[in-house]
Amino acid sequence: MLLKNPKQILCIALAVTLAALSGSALAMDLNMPVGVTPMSHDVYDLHMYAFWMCVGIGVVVFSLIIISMIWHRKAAGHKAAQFHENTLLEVIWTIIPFIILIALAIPAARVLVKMTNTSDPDLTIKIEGYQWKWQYDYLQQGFSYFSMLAADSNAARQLDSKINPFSVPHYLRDVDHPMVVPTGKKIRLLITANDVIHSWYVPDFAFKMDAIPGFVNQGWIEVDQPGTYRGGCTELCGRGHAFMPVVVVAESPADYQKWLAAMRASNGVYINPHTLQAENYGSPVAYAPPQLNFVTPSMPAAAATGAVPSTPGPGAAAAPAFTPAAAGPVTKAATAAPEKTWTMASAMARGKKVFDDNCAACHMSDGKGNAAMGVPAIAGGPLPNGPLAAHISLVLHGKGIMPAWGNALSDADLAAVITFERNSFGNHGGGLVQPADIARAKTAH
Ligand code: HEC
Ligand SMILES: [Cu+2]
Repeated sequence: MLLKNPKQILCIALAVTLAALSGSALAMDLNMPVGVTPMSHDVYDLHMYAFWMCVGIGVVVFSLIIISMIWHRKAAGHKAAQFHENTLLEVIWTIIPFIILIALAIPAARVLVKMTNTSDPDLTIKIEGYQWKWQYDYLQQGFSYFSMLAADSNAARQLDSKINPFSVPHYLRDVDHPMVVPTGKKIRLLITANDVIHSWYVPDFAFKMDAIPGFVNQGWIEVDQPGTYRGGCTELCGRGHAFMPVVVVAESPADYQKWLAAMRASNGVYINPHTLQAENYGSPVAYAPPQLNFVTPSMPAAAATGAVPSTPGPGAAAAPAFTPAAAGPVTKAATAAPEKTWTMASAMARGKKVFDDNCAACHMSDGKGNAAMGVPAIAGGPLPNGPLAAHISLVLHGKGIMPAWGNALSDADLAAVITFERNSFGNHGGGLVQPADIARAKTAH
């Protein structure tokens, strides 16, 4: 009865095409990723469920429209029915959408409840957004570090860099210090920001959460496969918004333990999880979790030497344990051991690295500044060639778009970068600044 004429066939073909289009959208990888966390699987299932529901509704609605247009058109002699207040019809078109909404709301609410349940985590990491980088603070482990755009991406992105972005692996999707997590563990993420609103997003985790200054948002992930997962900031947070990617390396719990042990023993130097070799680090160290309100123990002290801690291999004594007592005074901002003393050579070497990582984006690696952006040159600038106190004060407190570095860098790094600025780029301000000078300048305010 139905397939009486070619138009009927056309109509059915159209409905089939609609469904096929939806199917090919999936096949073409336009769909969202399945991801690697239980939450991402739930979200994916939810998404597919709603998707097929929409396809079903689309097929029914468009079929009705097409059937009416073709078989019941005016030109074929049909007359529109005129009626009001058909109770049966009204009940039907109220009940059906109601059922659809309930059928969507129940599974969605179930996933939402699961998503917000951050209780009983195996590990808690605080993530803080900065213009334009992330800080990962392993609260129970007692170390934290910054994660910034990888140097090769940063070089290629500069105006007139003449570097082909396609030649840079993971261009704008790579960082110097990825966050490292163990697989199969519930990890609570506490997310906040230091300056403006950012948003921490990793599609494979189906995790996106706003980082808001003054608020701590929380969520959790549990990564089920080792791998490197990439995302970025998804809240327009200023000029460098596109340059603060998120990279998370998930490792088996055993490899993660090795990384942890190495990080604790490294005295603040970041250990690349990919180059970490078990035999270099001995077995994981016994460790008593410190109180939560402190950050990195003597971060740059070891960083200055640039050395990866070399502790004896397995069988020999375990890597030295980091103990809270060894961290010195427990304060949020003062991350450097004040007793650290730079030599001119070590301060210059460390200072150059700090400058390239933090300052060169604006002041350029040749110190010439960026007139178009309103950034003055460090080369020949009045402060690096003038009295030390004013130079320190500007770097600590910032001015205009010059960020305040007082809390973002350790005292030792601040001392190193200021020393570097005063003794390079042809500057003659001179002097060797020590972390203690920075600490004193901070308390003077
Ligand atoms: C976001 C861009 C930006 C970054 C990153 C940045 N600066 Fe600046 N810097 C500025 C701007 C803009 C000024 C001019 C401030 C003013 O006087 O209004 C400035 C001024 C300075 C001056 C004064 C120069 C002079 O003599 O006039 C010094 C010194 C300085 N910055 C050091 C640093 C150091 C050290 C870092 C890295 C730790 C850094 N800056 C990172 C933008 C930046
Ligand atoms: Cu951001």
